[in-house]
Amino acid sequence: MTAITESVRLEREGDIALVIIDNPPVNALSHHVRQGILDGVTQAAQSDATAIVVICDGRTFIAGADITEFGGAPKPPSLQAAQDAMENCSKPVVAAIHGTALGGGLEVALCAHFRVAVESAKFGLPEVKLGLLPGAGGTQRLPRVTGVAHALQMVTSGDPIGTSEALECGLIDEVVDDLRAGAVAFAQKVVAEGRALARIRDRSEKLADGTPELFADFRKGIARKTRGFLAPENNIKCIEAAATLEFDAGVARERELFGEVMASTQSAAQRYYFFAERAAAKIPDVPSDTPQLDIGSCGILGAGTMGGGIAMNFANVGIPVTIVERNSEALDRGLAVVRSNYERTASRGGITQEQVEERMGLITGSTDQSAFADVDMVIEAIFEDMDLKKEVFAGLDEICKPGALLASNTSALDVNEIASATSRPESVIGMHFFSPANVMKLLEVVRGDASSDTIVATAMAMGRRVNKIPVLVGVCRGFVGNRMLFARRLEADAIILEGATPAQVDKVIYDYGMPMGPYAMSDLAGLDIGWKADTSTSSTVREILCESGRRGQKNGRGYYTYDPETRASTPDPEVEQMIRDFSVAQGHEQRDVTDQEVLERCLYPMINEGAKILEEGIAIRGSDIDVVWINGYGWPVYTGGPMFWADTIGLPEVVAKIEDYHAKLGGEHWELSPLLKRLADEGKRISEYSN
Ligand code: 3H9
Repeated sequence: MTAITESVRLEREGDIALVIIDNPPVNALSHHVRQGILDGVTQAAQSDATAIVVICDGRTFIAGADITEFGGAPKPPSLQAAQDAMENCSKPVVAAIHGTALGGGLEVALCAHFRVAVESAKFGLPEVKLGLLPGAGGTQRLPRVTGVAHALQMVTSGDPIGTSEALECGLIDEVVDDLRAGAVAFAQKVVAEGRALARIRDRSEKLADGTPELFADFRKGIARKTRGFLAPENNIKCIEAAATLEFDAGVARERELFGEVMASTQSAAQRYYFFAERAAAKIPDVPSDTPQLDIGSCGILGAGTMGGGIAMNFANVGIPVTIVERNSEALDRGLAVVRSNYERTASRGGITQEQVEERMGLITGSTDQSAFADVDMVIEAIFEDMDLKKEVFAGLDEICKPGALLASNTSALDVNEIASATSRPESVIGMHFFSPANVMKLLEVVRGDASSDTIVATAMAMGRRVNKIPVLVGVCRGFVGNRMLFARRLEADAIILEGATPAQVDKVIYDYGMPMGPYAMSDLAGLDIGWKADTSTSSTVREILCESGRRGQKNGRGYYTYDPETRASTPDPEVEQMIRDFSVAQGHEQRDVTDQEVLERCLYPMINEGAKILEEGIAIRGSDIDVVWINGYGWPVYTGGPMFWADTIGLPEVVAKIEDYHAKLGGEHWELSPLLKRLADEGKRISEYSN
């Protein structure tokens, strides 16, 4: 064994040399890894070894460039120097892959003459998710192996493929059982057979499908999903270069397009988000080795839209679920919706018909809460009524076994008060899923004053197990997400009384990058949620609309009118007139409100509220707030979320605007957060703030 650098060593197995990378946690391509590959391969080539295997210790093959090195001055050697050493080596070089060969990792593997992998390995170019593109020749080599259509799919989705697909498209040469022994045996076979050392860069036979029509169709196909993002288009341009230029010219074009995205605010935001999501999993006072409950079953109270969606998350990962409803009609209705959701996924090829049956088989319905007697956790998903929730939790306290986790899916209510209805507040916690619960990634885990560390750790772990992104928050009205949403709504409702229309507000928010604006969202949710005809007093625009029979999308009339066939929305002049009449009667002067003002007045109160949330310790970190908004409400990840966006604008400017609006408009939501002011004065960033 010879140490080459701190993370790379050289070993021998008979006449095969092994260049072994050991750079935990994910063998990222730090400068000493690049140096190690360069020197290791060079030394092995000069030795009497007949072939070279590049292989990794630990849990994975190289998972990409070291993202923490981005943004600083580049450290030598370049990745290309290490890749050239492999690709131009006169002896066969075999990449031995386990875990995830991602980004720069796969780009290194593509410079080997051969690739073998264990069955469980995955291969991908996820750079687009960091607002980047594979900048080490990956966009030029991948289509030469997989064909253009396949490569386009991989670089624009960023999603990895498994071994069977990789074998089929030629990305790997062989699947081996034991990585090291299998790779060595493969290398010996290559030597014995005297196989030619094929360099991917010299191949072009797979590029033939790269026609202009293919690119045009592909762009059209992903346009909706990639709206607002810069990186997907640059990735496509790179693959176009591969299909139309010589290899070296293609690499030069790739470098140019990589430079563009690397310098963009979008990529800085997306790289920030990568670490923000991982930071959210860490709770400073609940260490990762905190004992957790062993959860083997889950009860859900309520088979409505939320309850059914939550149940699907558990069934999807093989956890048996018991759903309880008041009566069998409501239960049957809820279960039928779950089934039809699964059937729809199956009809689109997302899961097989057997999986539909398997998952439905894990869901048991009952109208008797005593069915919860043996479950390890229960999630209450009934409507938002404190008295009812307290009654329910008192009942669960009687029925559930000692130690069971008792969660409420409340979206705004006081978890401490709910917990007080039980004799075991330490077992009670909020688990706030976002609608549709089977789709949205966010889970707000709401820690009550008494929630035990075990319950907190278990709720966070369960969130991850059901494929959500859990964020720990504290108790306040609306927690992090909805509390900030309320602030936006207050101001949006004020602007439409001054002359902006709901359609203008929605368009500004949509153009900023959110999936929809506040009024389209209201129409979708239903205008009459929480509205009662007998207590309605025509005192808000929403009340007036509800009183005139407008219920939102469900009856085709809300802030917009909806085409009964296509569900397409059109701004409604009648609604605009109703709003004008109402605001004139209230004494509001009408004026043209600019789009910039709409944007600032909708989003700056959210930043201010976010800062207050941090000040009160409701969120642990500024970045946690961004994780909430990106995953719960579709805030565009390419701006980094509300806190990172505020830093991008510059906190002093944001503070000045908030003070300005407060002076003009008044209102508690415009009262400047002292924390925001302090950070602005000290030149600090709110996205980096941590309690
Ligand atoms: C690239 O390659 C550009 C190229 O084209 C070259 C151009 C010239 N760097 O996710 P986990 C840390 S761009 C630095 O919890 P898992 C991570 O922060 C890169 N650090 O584990 C965490 O740290 P901590 C393309 C990294 O098992 C720890 O490792 N590659 C990197 O759930 C464990 O991570 C990617 O985008 C990195 N590249 O998942 C792959 N990756 O423990 C990004 C991870 O302190 N990585 N860390 O919180 C992943 O997708 C997942 O980490 C992976 C493992 C699937 C590998």
